[in-house]
Amino acid sequence: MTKKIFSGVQPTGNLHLGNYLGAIKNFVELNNDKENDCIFCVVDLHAITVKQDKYQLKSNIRETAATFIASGIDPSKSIIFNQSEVPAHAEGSWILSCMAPMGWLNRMTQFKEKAGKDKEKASVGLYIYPVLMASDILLYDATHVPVGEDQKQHLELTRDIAHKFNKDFKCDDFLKVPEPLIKENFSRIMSLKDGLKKMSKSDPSDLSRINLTDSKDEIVNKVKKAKTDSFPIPNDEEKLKSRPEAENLLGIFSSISNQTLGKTLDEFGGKNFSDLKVQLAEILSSKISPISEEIKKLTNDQQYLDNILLEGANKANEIARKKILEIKKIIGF
Ligand code: AQP
Repeated sequence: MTKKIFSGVQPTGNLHLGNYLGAIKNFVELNNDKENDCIFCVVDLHAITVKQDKYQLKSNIRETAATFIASGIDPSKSIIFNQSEVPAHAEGSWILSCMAPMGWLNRMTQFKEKAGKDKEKASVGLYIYPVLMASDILLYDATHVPVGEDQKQHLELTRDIAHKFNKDFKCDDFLKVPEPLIKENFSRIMSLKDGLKKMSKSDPSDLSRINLTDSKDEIVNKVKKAKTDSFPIPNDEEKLKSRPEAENLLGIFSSISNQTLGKTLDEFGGKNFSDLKVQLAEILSSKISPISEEIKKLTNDQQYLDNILLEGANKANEIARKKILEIKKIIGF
């Protein structure tokens, strides 16, 4: 069966190893499977739920598209576009926000984390962010959505909204209920400075993350400075449970090497972190540096990137416009 894949990444700068291992690496594998129809979106409407610099935003949009391509997504096979070029996303978001109860949105932990203590000052857009995400996915009848573990709750909301729409309008199976594609292991990469915090674009410390644009020297330096504890590396997974930094570094090594945590522990159990760090820096540099070089090359060719995004937007518009017209008909417009 052909899988219809949809996923997005926000053009908010500093795309990092967490984005790569949690999401983009999966995008590439899905793109490479001939059976799949893939759509990868630069979700710029999501980005403006928090304040963005208008000039930086434009360059971040291009850099995100460049990162997709540099990581291995083939624009002649998969659709790559930016969300604001397809009006149906915002239109669908409004319609679905009229179906989604506030009680459902009140449970979203990402809003609570991002709004922080000062909820009154958070934008309404940040609050209904997951409804826009539902619109993105449902407009394309996506069957599978590859995301990192932090997006699981939003995806469950998308499924609930689809079920409710189909039930309210008695149109069984009209909105396709998508399946999440979340890696069982290593689906949440943590900060290099705090194993309890997600690796994130907005962390003020650049040492907390490996950026996909980092040079080899920067990668080596960041791995060297990554937080560890003072015990040797254990031999079995159980003993990692209360050692978040150790678990994170070993998880990153396993994920980037495409091997199980068990195998990594077989290699490093009983050794010191300095041994792990040397090899981790080496493998990260060998996998990330070519991507970083390709991103630089591609971002120097703005015309090429703009053409890819325009072509992608034309294809996406064709699909999304049809679906939104059907939605409008169903609700009685
Ligand atoms: N640390 C992570 N580990 C695994 N997967 C991750 N993802 C993000 N961080 C990790 C996955 O990457 C995809 C795109 O994420 P996004 O564009 O929604 O952004 P983000 O990195 O979460 O960044 P924000 O919200 O702009 O910044 P922060 O976190 O700094 O506030 C998603 O599939 C996500 O799961």
